[in-house]
Amino acid sequence: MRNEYIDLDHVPSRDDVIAEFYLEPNKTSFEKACNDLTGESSIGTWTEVSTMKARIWRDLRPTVFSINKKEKIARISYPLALFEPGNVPQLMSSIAGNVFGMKTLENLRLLDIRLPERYIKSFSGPKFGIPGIRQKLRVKRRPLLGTIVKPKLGLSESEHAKSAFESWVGGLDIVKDDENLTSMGFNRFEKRVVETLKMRDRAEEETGEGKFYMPNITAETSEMLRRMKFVKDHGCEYAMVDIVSIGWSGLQTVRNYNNEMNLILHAHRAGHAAFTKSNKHGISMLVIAKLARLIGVDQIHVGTANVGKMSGDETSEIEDEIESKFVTELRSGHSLEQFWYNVKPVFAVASGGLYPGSLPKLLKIMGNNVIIQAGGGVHGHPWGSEAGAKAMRQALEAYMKGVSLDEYSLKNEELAIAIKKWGVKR
Ligand code: RUB
Ligand code: CA
Repeated sequence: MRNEYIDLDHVPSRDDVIAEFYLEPNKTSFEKACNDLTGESSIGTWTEVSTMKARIWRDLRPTVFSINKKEKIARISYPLALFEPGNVPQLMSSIAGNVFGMKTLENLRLLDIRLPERYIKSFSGPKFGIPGIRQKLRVKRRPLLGTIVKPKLGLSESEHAKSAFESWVGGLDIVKDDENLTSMGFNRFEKRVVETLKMRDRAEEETGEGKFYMPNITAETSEMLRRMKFVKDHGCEYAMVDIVSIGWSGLQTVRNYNNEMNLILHAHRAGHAAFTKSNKHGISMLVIAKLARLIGVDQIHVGTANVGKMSGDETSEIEDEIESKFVTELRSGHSLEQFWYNVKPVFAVASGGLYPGSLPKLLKIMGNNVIIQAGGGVHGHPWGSEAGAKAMRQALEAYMKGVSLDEYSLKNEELAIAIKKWGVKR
């Protein structure tokens, strides 16, 4: 049996899954590295086996159909039959499994995947997405403003609720738990949810605006489902999960249960940089975001386009990918076209090192369909959380009115103090 997967004349079928890899061969030819990668991610192994059947080779063999040695890029089309519908763990164990540890590959990065319609239709997709969230939050056009209660751990339930209240009455739409706050001795999940929702109701009365709390339900899977029911029963509209920590199975289970719970699902991506940060090895955040949209989160952290504290300048491309119905090939470094059919658009969340002075630059890059989450940039305000929230809201008002922050701060003292402390990001 030929152990040759390369055919540069091959045209992938619309039903194929296509993967694009960056790969650096290790003391072997680029072709050999491509062959090893393709075999190990599908039907092969390091040597030919007597048990191989002609029909397997005929029906299930993937094809390396494009090679760019200069860029070190290869594109592989995989017959859809190699993948179980509705099962992201199995997809990743194939195209993002053993292959990262192969000796013949010095480095390997999964850059992008093209998902065919039949595969996409075997998943739920987002329940709300951008239109559903805007409808629920009754905010038609402008970006949404949120904060993360800080310090990220250590506050009691009532201190947490008080900080949330101040942020809401200061003008923010959303308050979220931090990624590592779940249920500890100093802050129990149930008590925090009940106390914070009481403060949410009070803030809504005082401001006349809709206010929303995103409790972090991250835990063992059956406990996450219990927490989803708890927040639902107590009148909360959101649930937040750390998608890397809970894994693809956990996320799919949460999404399936959400058909009953009807919560807006917020995807935090803590841990992603372990494999997305290197541009030579690992998995791109674009792939992670696509799979999160496929499974059905409603909003996801996509970075701050280098405006904030976290590295990563693929923010705009990821935002396009999660918002669009159809993404064309070869956009700013983007690689594979993708139709999203009826899969709802997902809200991009920008977070990390943001403060009032960084809003105009961020919004120029990300546009209005963005949820801005600032923790230190709100609770670090010299006059406290409520003033920090006011400064964020004033910065957004200035941007929406096309007025410079410096000018707007002349009549908005909380913004002026924030600019004095952190400046304006030019
Ligand atoms: C931000 C914060 C977020 C991370 C997430 O706090 O807590 O969890 O920034 O980063 P602060 P990303 O506003 O104080 O920096 O969104 O890149 O995953
Ligand atoms: Ca955080």
